[in-house]
Amino acid sequence: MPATAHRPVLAATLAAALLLPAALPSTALARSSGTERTLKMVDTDKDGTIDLAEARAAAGHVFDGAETDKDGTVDAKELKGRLSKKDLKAADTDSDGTLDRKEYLALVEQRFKAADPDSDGTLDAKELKTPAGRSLLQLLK
Ligand SMILES: [Ca+2]
Ligand SMILES: [Ca+2]
Ligand SMILES: [Ca+2]
Repeated sequence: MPATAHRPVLAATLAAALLLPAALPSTALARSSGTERTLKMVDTDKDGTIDLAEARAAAGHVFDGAETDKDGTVDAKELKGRLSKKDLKAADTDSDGTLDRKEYLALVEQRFKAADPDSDGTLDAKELKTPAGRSLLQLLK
């Protein structure tokens, strides 16, 4: 029975061919490149860090892109999961249930400061990979 004898070998070879090159490097790469890709996108002066002006500019683009019904504010639906209900409520200082540009940028500034524990006014890749850094990046892409 040559056919049945070959099958497991073939399957193993195929599995190895499919899984091995993809498995380890791609997950490690995807994890770091998410942050690095956003950093590159936001870092318009290319100094390798994000300053508050760059964060605000990126957040402005996100706000405009998310604001699909053009009423000047973003609601939970337009934010597409960038903010939890609780965070939206906390950032919604006039309590109208949505965030206008000022409220959105104030939140960005607040998260920027939280992500900058050395208070040098810039966020490097290491700071962006902390939980505080990640929650800021959520608002910038
Ligand atoms: Ca920069
Ligand atoms: Ca509001
Ligand atoms: Ca810093």
